[in-house]
Amino acid sequence: MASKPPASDPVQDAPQVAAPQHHAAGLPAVKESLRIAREQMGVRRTALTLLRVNQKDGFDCPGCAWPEPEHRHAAEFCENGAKAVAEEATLRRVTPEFFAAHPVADLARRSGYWLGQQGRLTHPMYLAEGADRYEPVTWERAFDIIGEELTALASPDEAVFYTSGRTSNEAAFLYQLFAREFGTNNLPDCSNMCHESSGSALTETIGVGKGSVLLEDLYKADLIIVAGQNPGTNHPRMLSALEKAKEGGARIISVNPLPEAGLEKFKNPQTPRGLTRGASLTDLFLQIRLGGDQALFRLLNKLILETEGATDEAFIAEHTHGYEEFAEAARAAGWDETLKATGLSRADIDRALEMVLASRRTVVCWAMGLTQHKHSVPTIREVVNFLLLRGNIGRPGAGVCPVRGHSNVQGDRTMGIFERPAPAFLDALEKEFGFAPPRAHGYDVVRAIRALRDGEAKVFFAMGGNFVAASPDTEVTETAMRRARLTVHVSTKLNRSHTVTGARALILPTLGRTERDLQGGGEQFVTVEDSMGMVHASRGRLDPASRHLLSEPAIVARLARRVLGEPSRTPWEEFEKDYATIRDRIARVVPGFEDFNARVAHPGGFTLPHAPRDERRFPTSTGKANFTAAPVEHPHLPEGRLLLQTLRSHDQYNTTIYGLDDRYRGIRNGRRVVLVNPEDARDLALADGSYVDLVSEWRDGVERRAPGFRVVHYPTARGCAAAYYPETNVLVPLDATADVSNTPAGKSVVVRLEQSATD
Ligand SMILES: Nc1nc2c(c(=O)[nH]1)N[C@H]1C(S)=C(S)[C@@H](COP(=O)(O)OP(=O)(O)OC[C@H]3O[C@@H](n4cnc5c(=O)[nH]c(N)nc54)[C@H](O)[C@@H]3O)O[C@H]1N2
Ligand SMILES: Nc1nc2c(c(=O)[nH]1)N[C@H]1C(S)=C(S)[C@@H](COP(=O)(O)OP(=O)(O)OC[C@H]3O[C@@H](n4cnc5c(=O)[nH]c(N)nc54)[C@H](O)[C@@H]3O)O[C@H]1N2
Ligand SMILES: [Mo]
Repeated sequence: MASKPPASDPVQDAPQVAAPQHHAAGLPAVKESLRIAREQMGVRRTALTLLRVNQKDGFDCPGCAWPEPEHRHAAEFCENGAKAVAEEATLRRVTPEFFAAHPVADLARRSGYWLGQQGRLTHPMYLAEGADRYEPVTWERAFDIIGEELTALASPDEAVFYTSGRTSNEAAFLYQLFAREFGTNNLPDCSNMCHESSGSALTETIGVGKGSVLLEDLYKADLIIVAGQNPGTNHPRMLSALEKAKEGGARIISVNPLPEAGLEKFKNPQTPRGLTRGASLTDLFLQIRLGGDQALFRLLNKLILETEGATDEAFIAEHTHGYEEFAEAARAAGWDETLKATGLSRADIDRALEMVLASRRTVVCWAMGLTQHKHSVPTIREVVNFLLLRGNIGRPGAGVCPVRGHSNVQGDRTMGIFERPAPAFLDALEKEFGFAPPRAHGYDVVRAIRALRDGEAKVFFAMGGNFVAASPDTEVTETAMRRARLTVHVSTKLNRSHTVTGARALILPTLGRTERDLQGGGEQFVTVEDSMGMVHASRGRLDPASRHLLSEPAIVARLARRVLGEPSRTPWEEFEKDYATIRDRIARVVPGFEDFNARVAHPGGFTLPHAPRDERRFPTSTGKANFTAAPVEHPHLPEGRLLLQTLRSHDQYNTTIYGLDDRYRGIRNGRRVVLVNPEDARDLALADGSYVDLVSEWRDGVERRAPGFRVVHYPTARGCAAAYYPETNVLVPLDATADVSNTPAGKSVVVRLEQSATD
């Protein structure tokens, strides 16, 4: 039997702190996955589900977007994947009786952890204008309400259609089609807060906004640089790949302000040795200051340029553009500024250079540590410069590897979830479906919040996710949501976004990945694309959490029929019955998906084409791979302040809190902690265990405060603090975003720490 959800809340946030660990996974990870799974699902269901994760005939893990290896273990999942599955396959239920007992004001006082622990949503629920609680509603009535509000808008651009990255290709394709037939490109998605900086930088420099390596490339690499990423927690299966790469002779450089356990040592629970000794992964740890990466790569580039015969001249001449201008800027890089920006020593950088020059095949992997800064786009461009210099793109064992977050965030973008669609994509839609898609760009996440705040958008519809908790500047975002006429969430679980609503609100409960999807045309499967451009099928096997659930494609299809009505010539009914008919359309609209239904029937799926990787062809504006020469930037830190990064604990999935145990960092039983370097703590007179308010300082002069954080002395880089997201989103100003990509700069927030009144 599964256990009951916790009754009491707010959860006592009383952090206990022990020394951080120096290795990840191993037996404790296995035990922890089984414990969590049993608690939510009971023993039998645990066995049934976990053995199906990431198998060729099973479902895609709803955790991260790391690809599956060709030879899979019987247990091809990790501790955090098991938690993601348990969270969805839980036997706990949030029923109409639950909503009757809990007015919205009550739910709004609960923690995100408590809300999530209540279980799966079972019925469509409606919060009428002026009502104090949600009531059950029929699907027909729910679609009527949305239809009423959408048709009352002065312009389709007053509606916003958000997507989180778990949505399947089929659902995403229908969703963007519906939004565009309705008349808007307002399709913000979690990518705007995530890898948008990678997409922007890569599209401009190599012509494709996706990574250029496959798993085999990692195995063949001589050197893998992991910058701004914590795979031990967020992509645990990547550790097996890194271990295998090391066995093949690769060396690893980790670039991070924190010594993350997974990167130090990995105990692979699937090998006998892994259960005891474990493999050391990192050969060189560069403990960089937050936002110092552009300076680091720029200096490395200068040093490469100054080394006789170190550049790949033939590649540069044949395949690149802008080399001279870049080389001039790189030669001007100075040691002093670089050491200041990075906090590294000369010896560190000399050692890194040695490893770079010794490597014939280099891969650079990164995630949020590189994408969520003001200067993220130039930082990632500099990584591309670094790889181009030695011809490390478009050959085996080398390339760019932005490691994606949500399990289908990359696929959603491929399917057209984008507020700035390429004209060629819209042309293809127009040709296939015979309507004129809107051409003006729509709102991204930050612009959508502004539009809602300013009354320019009035309906907010979310396909998954937890917009209110995930977005920056919580107070501003909440005010914006409350100004909406209608907010709608297609969700599996209860979350904060259901408690901060427009005048009217709907919760539409949907199937998760693990569940059987039965439609008029029989049992359906969906498809997803992983971080390396592999597309494959995902089939759920569990009985749905409730018989009132509709699948995401069904929800979009019914909504489209209700809202678009007769004039729409799109066969929405047929799409709902048989997803293969959706895939036929995708095959005709999206390049790389030709013959989709036949190819996805192949176990393991197929790889999408990638011109730079496959043929060293760079579809950029110049037709070549572009070197770029942006000025080097790094965050400015005023006296007596710290630079705060907002990051994930080991026990959460974005805004979903699994538990309060950040095991590898030694923090248990609470989340309101701020990690501070002991020397900074001494200078600022912050005793370990004392309580502080984090106050963010931004040029608009508004004081943003997150009260009551326990100070933890922790070996982070000097001047750099860390605290968990989403609690710290109150501190991230809406306007503090990355240049070009407009991604909230949640990894470099200037804060002062004030003794808490309650201390
Ligand atoms: N279990 C679990 N898995 C997940 C998620 C989850 O919440 N839980 N989230 C998913 C999603 S959507 C995403 S996007 C990914 C996120 O995966 P990550 O990017 O690994 O997530 P973060 O916790 O934000 O960690 C950022 C890492 O970058 C480092 N860092 C921060 N700033 C800098 C910097 O300026 N320079 C450098 N070099 N390093 C820096 C931090 O110390 C930390 O190690 O994970 C995905 N997988
Ligand atoms: N300060 C700060 N802010 C950040 C970040 C950070 O590092 N720091 N990271 C950013 C990043 S990288 C991301 S990706 C965003 C994440 O932003 P989101 O993707 O919006 O947030 P999640 O927490 O992943 O969404 C969880 C909710 O999704 C719903 N859900 C789960 N599975 C399904 C499903 O199969 N279908 C449907 N319809 N719903 C489902 C559940 O109701 C659950 O409550 O947050 C961003 N915000
Ligand atoms: Mo993400």
